[in-house]
Amino acid sequence: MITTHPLPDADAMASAFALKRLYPKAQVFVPDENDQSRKIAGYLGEKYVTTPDDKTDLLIAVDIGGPELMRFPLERAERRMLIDHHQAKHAFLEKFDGYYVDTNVNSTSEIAYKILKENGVRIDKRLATLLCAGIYSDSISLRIAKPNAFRVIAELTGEHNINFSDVVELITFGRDVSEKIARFKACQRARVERVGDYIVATTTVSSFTSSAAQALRDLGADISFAGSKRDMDIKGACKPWLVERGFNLGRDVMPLVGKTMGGDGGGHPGMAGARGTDETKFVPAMLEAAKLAKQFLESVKK
Ligand SMILES: [Mn+2]
Repeated sequence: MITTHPLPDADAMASAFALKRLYPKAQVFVPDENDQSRKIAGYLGEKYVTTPDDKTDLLIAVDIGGPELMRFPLERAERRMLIDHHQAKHAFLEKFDGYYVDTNVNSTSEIAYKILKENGVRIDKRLATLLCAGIYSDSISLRIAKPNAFRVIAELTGEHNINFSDVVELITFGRDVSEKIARFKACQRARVERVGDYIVATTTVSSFTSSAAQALRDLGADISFAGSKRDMDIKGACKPWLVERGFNLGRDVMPLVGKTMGGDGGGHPGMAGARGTDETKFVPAMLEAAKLAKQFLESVKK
């Protein structure tokens, strides 16, 4: 049995199905399936299971990272292997009979590719495309790609005559029409404020607050907020340069915004949210968000 982590990404799926070529009788176990896992299995014409077997003679865990993402009960496996590119703690590694962990590569797909190649396993065009997608996804669209990632992609795309757009397509998910309309409405209703050369944009939508905040940011706002009064939900997004300068939406902004509307907030530095219950405080909470954003931009403006 080969297991991925829950809600697998392209790298987990690519390395799992690549290793299945080495062990054709193996089953792939996906603990918590998602659109990505369904799309990839469909693309390969392969199947996976979503409940773990009662016992297996060999478990291969791929791209797991740590014990919290390990969903196959280890005691059900006679022998256990870990294949990963994440830094794992010693206590986790000790649970395995063997492991192949290389933290110098961007993806488990690169390790799986190496294993197949050294064992003389044939790689077909679809698996090759998927391995490229795994690398592309884990290297953040090649933005943090290391030389080996480029080497493997060059080999696979060259040998199999792969169109790179097919690689990108495997990890691309279209938005449904209601989300697209919410994004347009977010732009139509946006309030745009300038602080020096920087822009803060705020807007309201009835749903898709995260997507709306990202739409405003992608349109050029340095910091953006999208709120839904119906859901009493406000999301914030900002450009990466602000995070590098110490701005933290999840820590410094959204908890205060949530508190203003009688709730709470938190999240990541560059993408965070707040929820509340006091509808009369929705507008003050939106204004609070914009005020905090403008204050930070004032402090860093040239
Ligand atoms: Mn990975």
